[in-house]
Amino acid sequence: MSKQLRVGMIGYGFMARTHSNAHNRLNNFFPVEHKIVLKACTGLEADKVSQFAATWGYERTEDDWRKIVAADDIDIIDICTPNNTHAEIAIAAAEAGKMVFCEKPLARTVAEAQTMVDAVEKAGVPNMVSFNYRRVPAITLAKQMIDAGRIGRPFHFRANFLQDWTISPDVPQGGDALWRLDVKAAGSGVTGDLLAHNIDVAMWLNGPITRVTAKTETFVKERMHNITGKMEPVGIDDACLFICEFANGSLGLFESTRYARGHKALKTFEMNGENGSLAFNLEEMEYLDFFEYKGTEADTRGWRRIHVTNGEHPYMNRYWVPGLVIGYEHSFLNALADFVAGVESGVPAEPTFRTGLQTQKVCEAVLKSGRTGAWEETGVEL
Ligand code: SOE
Repeated sequence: MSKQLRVGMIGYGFMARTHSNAHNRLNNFFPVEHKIVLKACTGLEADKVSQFAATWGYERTEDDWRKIVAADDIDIIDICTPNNTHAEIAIAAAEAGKMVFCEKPLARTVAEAQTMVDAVEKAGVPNMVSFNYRRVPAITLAKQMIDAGRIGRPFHFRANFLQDWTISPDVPQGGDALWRLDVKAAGSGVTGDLLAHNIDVAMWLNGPITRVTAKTETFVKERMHNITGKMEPVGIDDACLFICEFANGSLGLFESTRYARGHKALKTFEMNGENGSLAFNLEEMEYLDFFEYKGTEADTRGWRRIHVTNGEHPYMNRYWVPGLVIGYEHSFLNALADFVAGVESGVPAEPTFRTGLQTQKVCEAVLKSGRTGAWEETGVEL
């Protein structure tokens, strides 16, 4: 394998770990033409960068992301930094002719996301937003079943993403991981961090969301800021509920919060159509539940669980043998495999930055509706 794709990693947090794991394992599991090489990494604190490089096998460290973007021996810039840095790094990477892989949400705002789309499209460089849940085999199977007409005309799409890790008012905002609570770094709270995942999957499975109306809430109004050392107002949404209309005439219902005591990452969706329904729960991610109405006899009709581990299921022929499961980390591996396959075939893998921009538009309309209380148009491309 003589061809290489050399990765420059920006960041060393949780997401940088999930991506680095995928980079390391891609060539073990997927027959792509390129060998992934972990060339360089960088981040804010030198000792953490060195530790990260040693743990994951990066060849060298740099003290500034600009050096990685400018380096001749790097092909892909992988952005795993807080949301407020995505645009600057992605635009610089595109201008330097690099491929860009970016953590979600694409940006803090639609305006920022648009500048990123403009930059990668002008440069003509491969780009992808890391909405990893699309690549959970059960969710990819749901997409295949919906496209094959197995549930027929859709009526409802409902989804949750529930966590409970910020209930204590003693949890500070700002800095490592906790930048998610700092509106200047994150742009929003659960809307950008959690609902964006559900919106991406919803629009992939059920088409564009056209209008939304939302209720957002910030339960803890002030938190100590790790960087300033002062109590500061909390500017993010702690919880967000919204209903919406899809372009195909179906209705959506979404809930996300970090205040659902007992739930660490309860991420579910259900879709109901004329001929059947599909349901998914991340806590049992190897299953897809299917209620088939059309073509089944009334006396034996019922929900069935599909154990999505067979060779004919999406991605599963790359792993073990039927019945044996894969996990959360493989969704990143599957996404990277699709990205590299897209680079090799010239057919870009989804979700591109342009697709990520559509999710950003829904998030922004949701946040706006949370403030105005009105129905808001999303402006998503139809
Ligand atoms: C937040 O807790 C978080 O880690 C998100 O940032 C991820 O995108 C989500 O997949 C899991 O939860």
